Amino acid sequence: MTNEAAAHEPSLENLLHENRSFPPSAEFAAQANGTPDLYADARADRLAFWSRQATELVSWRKPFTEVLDWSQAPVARWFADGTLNACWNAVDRHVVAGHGDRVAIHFEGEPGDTRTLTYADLQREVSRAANALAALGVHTGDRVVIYLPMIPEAVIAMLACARLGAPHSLVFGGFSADALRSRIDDAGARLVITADGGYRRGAATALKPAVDDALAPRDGVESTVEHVLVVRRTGQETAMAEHRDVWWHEATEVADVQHEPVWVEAEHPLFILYTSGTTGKPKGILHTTGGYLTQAAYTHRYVFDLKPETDVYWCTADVGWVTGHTYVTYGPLVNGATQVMYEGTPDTPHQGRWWEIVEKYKVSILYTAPTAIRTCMKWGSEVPAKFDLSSLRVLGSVGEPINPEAWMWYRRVIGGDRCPVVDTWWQTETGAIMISPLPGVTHAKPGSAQVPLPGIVADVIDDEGKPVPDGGGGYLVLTEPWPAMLRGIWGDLERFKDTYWSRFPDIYFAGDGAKKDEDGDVWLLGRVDDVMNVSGHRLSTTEIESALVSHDAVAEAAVVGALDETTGQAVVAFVILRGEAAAALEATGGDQDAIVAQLRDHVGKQIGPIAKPKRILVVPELPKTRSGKIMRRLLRDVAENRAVGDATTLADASVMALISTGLNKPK
Ligand code: 6R9
Repeated sequence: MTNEAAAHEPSLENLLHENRSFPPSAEFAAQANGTPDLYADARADRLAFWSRQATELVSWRKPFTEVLDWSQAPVARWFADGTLNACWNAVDRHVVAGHGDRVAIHFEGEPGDTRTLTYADLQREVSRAANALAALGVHTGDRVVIYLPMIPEAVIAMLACARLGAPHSLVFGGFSADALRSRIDDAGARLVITADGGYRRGAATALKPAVDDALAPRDGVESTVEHVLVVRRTGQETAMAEHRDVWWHEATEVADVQHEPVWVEAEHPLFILYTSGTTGKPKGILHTTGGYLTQAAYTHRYVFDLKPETDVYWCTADVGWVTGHTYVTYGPLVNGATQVMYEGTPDTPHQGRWWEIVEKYKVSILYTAPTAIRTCMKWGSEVPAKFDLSSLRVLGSVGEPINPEAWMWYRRVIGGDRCPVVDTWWQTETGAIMISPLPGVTHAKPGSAQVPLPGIVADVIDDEGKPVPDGGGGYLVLTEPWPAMLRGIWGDLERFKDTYWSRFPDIYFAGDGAKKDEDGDVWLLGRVDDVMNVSGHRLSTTEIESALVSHDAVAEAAVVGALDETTGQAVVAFVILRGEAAAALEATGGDQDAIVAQLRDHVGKQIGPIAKPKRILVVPELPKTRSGKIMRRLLRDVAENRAVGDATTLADASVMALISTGLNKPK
């Protein structure tokens, strides 16, 4: 065994001990969309398989004749000579097929107001909006920035852009005016769609002032934006710039309810979505129409076992993130699903709000993130227990590795030990789910995304680019092009090649570390930049976090590698305690020594002495981005006793102060 291989040992061992497995019930398997044949079909002829998905799940104006053109790699062209319209696929064709009365969106506002939009309603609204946009000078190919809260107009606005063939670029409502301006500039947007404000945590918060700020001349330079469409959501006092700003309701009221979609080529840009990379400048990830829609619809249908006539689907992601694009707007609507859309936070006005919504709408498919699941664990199982969750039948997870303990809690407490849990791995760049169990087919393992979907080819390779054997660890890569893959970084082809295709020539490197277990199933280990090296041993932050969260006293944990003179890096853990343990700590006047010793031992037992955190700090909160990812960089600053760096992308900027105060609490 080489030293490199030996270095993988401690962490590998731990995950290989996770041997719980949940086979699908016969009942579920009998009715499932997914079958083992799907894998066989895709393996037999991958391109024919994708051609079939594109034909069965998407409607084409002009059918395609060529499936994949990879001659300009790494820029793929899928179904390139076909024409279609994304909005037509998501809306009109369901009305034409006689499903106009089916509910598309059950909207639940945070204050408790509700709206129901059928597919026929949606058709009317998107047509009006498309006419209004056209009247404001938006043409096919123009970019439109959308900066809205989680209200139906966000989906309507996206679809109206798609109807015109005008690529949209959503900027999450929590981003600052500066972030908004840099995205507007980079995309060269002609129009911004926003709202007066939205409801969050029981209060109306303004959005429009950030747009005004973003559009003000910067260093004397005007923005590219000509008009701002403003949705009235909260009714708060809103300044409107003459000649520039237009109320959404005024513009759409007078607009015609008929609109002929613009038929575009399959490779016509559908959207640009900015995501942060390892460097400062956000990358505008570019997605096109035909391939993206195909994989969005395909994954939504098979991974969630969607039955559009009977299911009520709910994805809790904000439309400002890729999960909201693919699994709130495009996937579900292209499949003709009925879905719930919720505006607010899970604990407003009480910690059972989500479960109340599941009960109210009889949600059958729920798709959320591990950070939300762990937060609910922290609030306690008695909260969801008060609600009838028996309508649920499939549970999904996305965004980060899910700790086996959180997976088990999700399955048991939310899913009543009845619902398959699908841990779905993918990225803004991949456009749609890539690695996930199939409910009704896969024997699920807590904490593993397991297998590439039929039609997807992924592998785990070592530093030299060689596939690791089962039981080995390395880098997750995608070795064949896939329909929903990014087509580039907006305006920067070189950066696209450099970022994703240069580490291993001609292979897409996702930036994630992964392992293959003895069955060949894939376990995601977090970004490779989160992998620590302690005394030459490779340790995963995720793995140690999982070990900590598996202790009764711990609700959430974040682990960082802090520079250490002797060991290179040292493991430093930040933990949030569960209610009872936190109360016990309080009772001892905040003396952390006993609990810290227990937790260190626990990690030692779970993974091995090498993984024992050098320091464990009990904190009241963890710093998270608005998409729920822990900002380890800031924790590293704390762990290395540095001034805390730029915290402007935190969801809650006060968290770092809380952490520091907690640390300084006298014993
Ligand atoms: C969809 C989304 C992508 C990164 C990705 C990885 C992490 C997402 C995961 C997961 C382990 C999963 N990630 N899903 N890690 N298991 N099921 O989150 O896109 O915001 O671009 O993030 O998120 O590290 O590389 P995005």
